Amino acid sequence: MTVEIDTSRYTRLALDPQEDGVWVVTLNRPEKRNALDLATVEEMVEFFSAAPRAGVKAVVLAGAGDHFCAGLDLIEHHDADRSPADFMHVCLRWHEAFNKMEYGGVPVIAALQGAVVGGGLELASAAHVRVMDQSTYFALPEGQRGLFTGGGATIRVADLIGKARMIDMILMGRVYQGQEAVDLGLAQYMVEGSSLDKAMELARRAAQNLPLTNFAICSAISHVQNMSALDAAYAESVVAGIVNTQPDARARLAAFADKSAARVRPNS
Ligand code: 1HE
Repeated sequence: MTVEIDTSRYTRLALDPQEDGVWVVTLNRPEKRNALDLATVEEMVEFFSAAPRAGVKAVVLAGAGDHFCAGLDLIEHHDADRSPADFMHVCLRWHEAFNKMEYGGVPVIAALQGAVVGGGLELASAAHVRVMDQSTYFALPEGQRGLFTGGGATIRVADLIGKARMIDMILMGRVYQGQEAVDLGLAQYMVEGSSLDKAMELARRAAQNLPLTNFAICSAISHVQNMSALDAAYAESVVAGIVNTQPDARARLAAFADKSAARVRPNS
């Protein structure tokens, strides 16, 4: 079941596997502000389909240059002059990529700087953890461009900040940044320094968890949101049955029992 990821096949994404199983995946078209063309989306589908079976323990998703991602490649979209059916299929490829991220079971930590706008926000909102820095700002410019979201914002951005705030954001072109963005839930962390450094630290910490536990955290929680409470409780029980009896957990339970494991303490 194990698959290999051939890093040399990727041109839009720069893939940098670290020794501890953390992979840094960088959108690598800074000259286009990492706008998402079809080729980039296809590489994301390929990478995030393979990652759960390739021993990837956590992913740091970054953008090269001053901006994380400028969203849909508007020039490609303009030049292609797509039919409704064509663009529907484009959007379905975006959903394929972002669903593989969100439901794949591998923690994805997004390191955000500069613009996180339009489809760039849709991409970031499919990550499990978002880290912003002082330069990061969030917007949905679709309203002003004569467009609409097609990469899951109506689901994930509305989930993060609520329907009313999302409608206001896209209707008015409202920009969120700084502590307000954290308070709203657009990012879970804001740093003074580099969001990449903080994302690496968080990815390394997540990678210390057992892979099956991370699989449940980064897959089951999302799936459960789509279920009725009755089915969710059932699914949670089944997942817990598998995860909480995994042989690899026994050593951690034994360490707690013999008092050698760290205790949970308040932050100092
Ligand atoms: C692009 C794109 C793009 C830049 N598609 N090429 N997204 C937006 O409406 C955001 C559009 N972009 C911007 O507002 C700005 O470019 C940024 C704030 C991100 C960066 O500003 P700046 O001053 O650093 O760069 P720039 O001079 O505007 O752009 C530099 C180059 O990147 C330039 O190309 P060049 O060949 O003329 O040098 C730009 O054309 C190119 N570039 N952004 C294509 N988005 C599934 S539906 C999703 C719907 C959406 O995502 S709509 C939101 C689209």
